[in-house]
Amino acid sequence: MPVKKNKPAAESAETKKDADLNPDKERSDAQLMTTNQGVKINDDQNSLKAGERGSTLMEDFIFREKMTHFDHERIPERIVHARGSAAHGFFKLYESQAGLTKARFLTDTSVATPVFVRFSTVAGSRGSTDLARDVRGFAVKFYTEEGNFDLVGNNMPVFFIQDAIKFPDLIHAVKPEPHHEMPQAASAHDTFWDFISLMPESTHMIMWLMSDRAIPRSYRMMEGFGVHTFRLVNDAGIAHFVKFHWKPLLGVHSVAWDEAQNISGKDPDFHRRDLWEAIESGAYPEWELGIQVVPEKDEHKFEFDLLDPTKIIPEELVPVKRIGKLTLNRNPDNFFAETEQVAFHIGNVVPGIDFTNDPLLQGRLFSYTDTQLIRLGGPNFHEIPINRPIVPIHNNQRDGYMRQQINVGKTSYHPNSIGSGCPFQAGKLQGGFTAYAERIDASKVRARSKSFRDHFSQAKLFYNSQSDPEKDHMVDAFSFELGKVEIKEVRERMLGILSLVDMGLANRVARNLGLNVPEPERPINKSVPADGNSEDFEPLTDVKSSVDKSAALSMANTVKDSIKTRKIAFLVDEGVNDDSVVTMQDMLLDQGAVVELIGPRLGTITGQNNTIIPVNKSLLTAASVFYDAVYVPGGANSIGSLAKDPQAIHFLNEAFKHCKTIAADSDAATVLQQTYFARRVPTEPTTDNKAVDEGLIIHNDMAALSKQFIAAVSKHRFWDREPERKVPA
Ligand code: HDE
Repeated sequence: MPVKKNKPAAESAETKKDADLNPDKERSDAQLMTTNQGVKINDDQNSLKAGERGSTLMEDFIFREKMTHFDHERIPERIVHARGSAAHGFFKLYESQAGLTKARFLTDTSVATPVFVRFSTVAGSRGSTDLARDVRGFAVKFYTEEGNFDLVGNNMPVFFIQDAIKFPDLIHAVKPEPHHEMPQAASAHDTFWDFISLMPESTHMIMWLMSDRAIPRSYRMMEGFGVHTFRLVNDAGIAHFVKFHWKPLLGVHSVAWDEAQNISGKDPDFHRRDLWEAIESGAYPEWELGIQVVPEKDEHKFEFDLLDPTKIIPEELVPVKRIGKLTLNRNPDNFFAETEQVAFHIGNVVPGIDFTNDPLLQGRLFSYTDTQLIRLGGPNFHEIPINRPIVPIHNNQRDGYMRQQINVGKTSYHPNSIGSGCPFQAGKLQGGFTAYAERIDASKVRARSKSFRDHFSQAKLFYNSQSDPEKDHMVDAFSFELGKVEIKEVRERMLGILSLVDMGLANRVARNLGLNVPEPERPINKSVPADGNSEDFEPLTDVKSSVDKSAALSMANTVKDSIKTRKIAFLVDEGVNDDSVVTMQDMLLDQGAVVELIGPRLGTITGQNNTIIPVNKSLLTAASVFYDAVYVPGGANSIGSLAKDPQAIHFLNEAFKHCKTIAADSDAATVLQQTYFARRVPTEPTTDNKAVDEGLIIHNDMAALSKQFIAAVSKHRFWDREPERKVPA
């Protein structure tokens, strides 16, 4: 019996960006080796020497060229977001947004706009683990017909600081400590919490960072946010405020913290591999682009300032309208050329999209070009294939390191008559970018608006919106992170901050730290309206100004209707029930899941009906943390061996500990009896959703078993198992 392969890769249509990149690709198939000067190389094994045992000769240009290039292979890694993975794809609009913007890729539904998307962690260096507790970058480069638009966002909708001038401090605090360069890719250390405990404006973001959002199951299962409020400007010059969202079609899911730490050791490339494999298998990741739109006249109708990047607009106040879909369908050809050299910039906008005065956004407008100058070595990084737009570039900028373009003609200035005035400036009708004419009437001050003062309302909103298991995870996360902080005063100061969010949260963390919650030093600042009239602020009645709970903030409410791309392990051994293996596998593959058979060793096993079954992984290299669920098929010999195999039992214990679905044929329940959760294992076939533990399923009827299994896996995790999660797995 041949075991079915997972779904084949679907063909993907070539985008304009693919066509643009193709001429730059080098393929060595059936080619002779040459130097960089095109001279054919006769011997790449031996350097040129004065005699067989003599010294290497200076004239050996082949050796010198090869070694010199190698010596210069590295470039500085990104100061933040150094660790990342990327993919190509396209964006398709559902419906014209012409009422809001003149950006053509948001008005023309016939265009599939090519994109390159890079996901990243923030604090770790290039080789660090994917599973660090951290914010994830979600940067999208749209190669539009009007030039490049970069939406450089994160998987959390707010940020740590309100003013860009604090960014170097924040990053210095979170990066490994300067005296001994420890810890790598972790915020659980003194300097980070010292800074955070002195920066009440970080409180809302810290709630997100200590939530499970910081340990995603996959890049494909994360939301994305533009964070700042931007402007959309239509043809008539009318502007609306806008927040950008990416909503993953697979829902928002995370792993458990214990699992994250385990994965970090066993496969630090877990997210990179997951993204790569999903695209290779044809299971293309998809997100919908959402927008929250606020008319300019409503700018001051909220209890928070739209320009404050530590605030969200709750979806209950302004719903997210889904306007198009992003699909990632091609892996890069070369990591360095594409993923490493891609240069995003929040300042890359097209006509119809504009900035606001958010002081964090304004500072980013400077930083991104500046950082590419050092990272990519000069002002021509826009000519690197992955960065160049799909439309031609014409201007009077010239020269600089590594210039590729050969500008023809005598003039490189404007106005000119010798070049007939070319290139011409583009008028409005020709699509020339004109900045939104925002009226500014102000004194020059180094100050922060009173409307940015409330640092706790939305931190409370976030905490109050979480389900009980999510709150428990936050308590654990704070306890872990602060538990790693060595300076008691820092831990205490942080408890003081937490007490201003929720006394229950602060008390629980304090207990784990063996400390008491300190008395608040000062009253909490109340929110002040954005237009500055604090005394007589009355939220207007036509727009609700705040909410106490927001369903969108809890991952418990995410999409849980499919097992697409979920990885499912079958624990098998010689004499396994081959009918069970085949039937269950077919059912799962049909639903788009990925199945891997894990046996005692690599190679094949023979089923009870003499079927030869290939094994994908052995218990030596596989681990439960790589899978979303486990199935134990029956078969007397197989279950006999598994029940005696400590590695198989460990696999199941760990899967249980991480609240995953475990299913077994009725006769294989004997294997589950050897685990720490034996007393929760049902003694009779389970019925639809009526088991003691919905994620523990046994049945002797394959149709019923697979139905219950699929329903359970689509729920992702059974966190209500948590009190028993701390089994010694
Ligand atoms: Fe960034 N950020 N950032 N950032 N950021 C960079 O640019 C910066 C911020 C984000 O995959 C750097 O090319 C400042 C918010 C992503 O290549 C640098 C401030 C958000 C990426 C930089 C912020 C982001 C970066 C480093 C505060 C979410 C990775 C390398 C004012 C909305 C892009 C680079 C990629 C990268 C500066 C805050 C997202 C140094 C000064 C808020 C996804 O320019």
